[in-house]
Amino acid sequence: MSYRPRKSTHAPEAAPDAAILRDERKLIEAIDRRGLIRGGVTLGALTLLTGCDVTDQSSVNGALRTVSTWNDRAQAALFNPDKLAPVYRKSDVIRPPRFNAYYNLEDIKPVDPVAWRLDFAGAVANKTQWALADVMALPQIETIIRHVCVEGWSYVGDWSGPTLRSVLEKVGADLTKPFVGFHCADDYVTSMDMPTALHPQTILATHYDGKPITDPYGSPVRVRTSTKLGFKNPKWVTAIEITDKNPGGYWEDRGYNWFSGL
Ligand SMILES: Nc1nc2c(c(=O)[nH]1)N[C@H]1C(S)=C(S)[C@@H](COP(=O)(O)O)O[C@H]1N2
Ligand SMILES: [Mo]
Repeated sequence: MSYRPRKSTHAPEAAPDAAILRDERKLIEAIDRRGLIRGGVTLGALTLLTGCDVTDQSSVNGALRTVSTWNDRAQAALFNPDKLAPVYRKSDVIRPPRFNAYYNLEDIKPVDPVAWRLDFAGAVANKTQWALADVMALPQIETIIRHVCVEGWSYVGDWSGPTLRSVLEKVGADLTKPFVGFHCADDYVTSMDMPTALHPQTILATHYDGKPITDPYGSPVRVRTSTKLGFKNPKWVTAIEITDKNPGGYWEDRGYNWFSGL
């Protein structure tokens, strides 16, 4: 069984197949309790999470076990009582990073760093567009952290850029709002809670291993959080929105746990 989510046409909230799911009550309750799948466990949601077609009893049982095991491991790896993610050594850093997106490598759409602009939307006092020079004008921090993808792989990367907090403060964002949404040049969207956006290890990364980020890793600007799973780290960011309403996201709307982190 592969962990790779497929570009599935299944509706994430497809009606549960009661007959198949009935015998798996224990596993389903364990997954449900931890809120892994929004809106309940369905065959469609399981197919998306596991990358397997779940149509019969044994494939359903296998898929549920995969999800449950991943959830336990991910939570153990991410759990940290003081809410600072572990940092790593330079010698742990891989070059280049490991690519992932909701499409294949040959379909990436590069963004021209000179023409790149960042828009601000929602509860923000100054909505003037930013260019790359505005991002570079802020104090830069470096963070060597582990990227954990929901597919079951991880790597240590060395990212630098201004903290997202410093960006939000600069534009006069209302930091009492609950949600921060991100829009990307490839139409990917994701969002996070305000405490994560203001976390000292959440940055608007412009550099990897001391050099400007290259493609396909989100040139020129991508978000790096250290306390969230990989899919909460948008690449090629083109707009940041401060809002009262949870903006959801590409994977979030397809059944992944919205919080997915600390
Ligand atoms: N714009 C955009 N950002 C994205 C994605 C994407 O498809 N498009 N995929 C996410 C997922 S699932 C992962 S694991 C990471 C991969 O980042 P990397 O290629 O730098 O390792 O990017 C995240 N951010
Ligand atoms: Mo991912």
